[in-house]
Amino acid sequence: NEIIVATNNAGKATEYEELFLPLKIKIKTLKDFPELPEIEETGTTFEENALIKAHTVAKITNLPVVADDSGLMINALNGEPGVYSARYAGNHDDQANIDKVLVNLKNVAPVDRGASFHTALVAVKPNGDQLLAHGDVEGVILDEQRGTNGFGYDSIFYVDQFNKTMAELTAEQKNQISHRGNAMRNLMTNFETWWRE
Ligand code: ITT
Repeated sequence: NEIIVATNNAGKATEYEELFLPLKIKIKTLKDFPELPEIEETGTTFEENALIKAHTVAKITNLPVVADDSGLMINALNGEPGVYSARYAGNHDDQANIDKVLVNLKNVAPVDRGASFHTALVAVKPNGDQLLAHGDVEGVILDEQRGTNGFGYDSIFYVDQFNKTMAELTAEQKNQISHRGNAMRNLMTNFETWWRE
């Protein structure tokens, strides 16, 4: 009763630890498999990238795997940074990515700063059987950072449900409303049967 969460992102790993608790399935992450090669995310959609990560790791480890590919879509920027959320400012540098968003939205009024996060979530068994789910959350991009929890763009993503940014939420609160939490809940409608068969 063990599953690999195919991520190098410590923030994601923390959220999955919480999300898998009720299922009584232990999770490992890519940190536990230092011998695995780096996986190139060559897809053009969240779903394609999640499938690449999950199938690659399942094939090599011969263990069940879940992987997600996620990103931020900002309405005023025509959906940017989208699939390129991790590397919006060049390298995978959360602070540089946030700075770039804030500069690009400098003259955009609060009412026009709507955005959403999306997650494509894939579970794969060693035999290649897969289960797919998606999740979203709507929010507003602030003009300054607030909070230190979470990761990525959380400190500029304000959610009405809590009147806070996602970086001001605990991992448990964020999971209640987040794109990743919603994708997980969507996956769970079929997961238990799929997992047992
Ligand atoms: P893995 O591929 O190893 O899981 P990653 O960080 O590269 O880790 P993605 O390819 O899914 O993950 O890139 C998603 C980027 O989008 C991530 O680096 C963040 O900048 C942002 N992002 C995704 N989910 C987020 C969340 O819940 N809160 C804030 N930012 C998020």
